[in-house]
Order: sequence, then structure tokens, then C-alpha cells
Amino acid sequence: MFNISQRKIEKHLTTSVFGRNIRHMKVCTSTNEEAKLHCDSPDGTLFIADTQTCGRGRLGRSWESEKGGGIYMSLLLKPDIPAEVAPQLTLVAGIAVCKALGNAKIKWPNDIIIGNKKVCGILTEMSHKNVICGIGINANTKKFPAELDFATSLYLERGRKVRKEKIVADVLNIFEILCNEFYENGFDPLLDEYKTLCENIGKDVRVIFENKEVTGVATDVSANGNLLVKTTDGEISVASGEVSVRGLYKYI
Ligand code: BT5
Repeated sequence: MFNISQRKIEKHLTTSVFGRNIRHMKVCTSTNEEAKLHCDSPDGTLFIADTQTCGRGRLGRSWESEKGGGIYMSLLLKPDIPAEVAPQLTLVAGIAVCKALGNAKIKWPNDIIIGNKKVCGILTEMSHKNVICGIGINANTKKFPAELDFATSLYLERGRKVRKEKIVADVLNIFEILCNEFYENGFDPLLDEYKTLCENIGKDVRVIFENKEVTGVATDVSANGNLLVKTTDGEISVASGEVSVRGLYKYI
């Protein structure tokens, strides 16, 4: 009842590569790990699980993966792009998820939010020459642990259960189109759309580096996907890999 049906995903797919090979698991440690283990699979292979025992976020953090409640998936991509632009795929995936969900926004760099709450997280990793784009979406989760009071689900926002397979297919259908544009012409053609969706711009932010914090106003996202932050000491350009960003007084 809670489990993802591979056939139902395929029914809604309009892609030529993304999700055309699907590895569905009832349980795994992390779909990103599965993608790494099976990186000889074809480009666009989708690894998707009903639950993860060790779901991961960035910087060693974990991802709460309630059985059946969420969508836990990773796409194995084999793009012919320079390694240094691969992290921008997180931003491209963010646009795809927002468009698929309809009313969502992006908290730079990798959180998808509805209202002020996090509904999805994206974890992009490189493994050899492959890019693994992991996407966790809170679909039908009814309740989160107390420490995740800033989390929400599509069920909580819409007041009814959602069809996970349709959402998976919608994300893949849009993501493939955006990726083809990105592979061809870089992030530039997608920048305006990203900025329109990015909730941080114009807001006070706290940028949390490994061993220091900086506060300022997020003014823009640059052509390479960095967040530009105006501080009292001047403007800094923040790359996504190394930081967390919070609002000054709350999550956003
Ligand atoms: C992320 O990291 O947001 C990336 C999450 C990616 C998860 C997917 S699921 C499929 C694939 N396989 C994996 O193992 N991972 C990917 P980050 O920005 O570091 O945020 C992590 C933080 O989000 C945690 O420290 C919590 O505070 C919070 N969090 C954890 N689980 C959450 C959930 N289900 N919903 C909302 N927030 C959550």
C-alpha cells in the first residue's frame, strides 16, 4: 500500500533517458549509496526505495526516511560536463522539483520549501565521473520528529494523500528537459528561473561555514550558482558545497 510501484512511475514517464532503467528497493541504506555501488548502470538509472536506513543529507547530516511516507530517489547521471559545474545540477534539480510540485520555492542551495517549511532536500555527489543526484521529498508523511519542526509534507500542505509515482515521473520529466538545456548551454539560461524561485534573495541570512558564521543580506545568485551576500565587510560569494544558510531569526 505504501510501496512505490515501478509500473506506475513508468506509466507517467515521458523521458527518453531519465528513469528508463529503474532499480526499486523496499529498503536500502541510502539510494545515493546504491547508485554509487551500481554506477556501471546506464545513464539516467533511477534508484528508488520505500525507506532508507541511513538516509543522508549534506555535510554528514542525516535524512529522516519514514517508511512509505517519503520519496527517496537518486538518479545516476553520466553527463559530459566539467567536474566543477556538476554541483550546479543541485540547482537544476531544485527548479525541476519546484515545477513538479507547483507551489514550492527554493531555499538556496538545496532545500525545497512550501511556506516556511522544508518539503524536500537534494544531495548531489560525484563518484568517479558520474553524478548522483539524490532527492528526498516528504510526500505522505503525517508527523515529523519534534526536532524537525521546520519540516512539512505534501500531505500536510494539501490535506490529502498524493500519488508518489506521479510526482516521481513529473520530477524526472521536467528534470530531463532542464538537464539537456544545462548540458548544452550551462546554467545561464536557467538562472532567471532559479532566481524567481529562490526565497533567500533580499533576505537577511546567516551563512554557517565549518568554523565561522557570517551574517548579511543575500543579494543575488551568480551565474555559477553561488549565493552573493552583502556583509558589513563587503560582498562575499558563497559556494554551495561548504555551507548552511539560515534566516537570521528563523529557518528562512
Ligand atoms: C539535504 O541535506 O537536505 C539533502 C537530503 C537528501 C535526501 C535524499 S533521499 C534520497 C537520497 N539518498 C540519500 O541518502 N539522500 C538523498 P541538508 O541540507 O544537509 O539537510 C539535512 C537536514 O535536513 C537535517 O540535518 C535535518 O535538520 C533536516 N531533515 C532531515 N530529514 C528531513 C526530512 N525528512 N524533511 C525535512 N527536513 C529534514
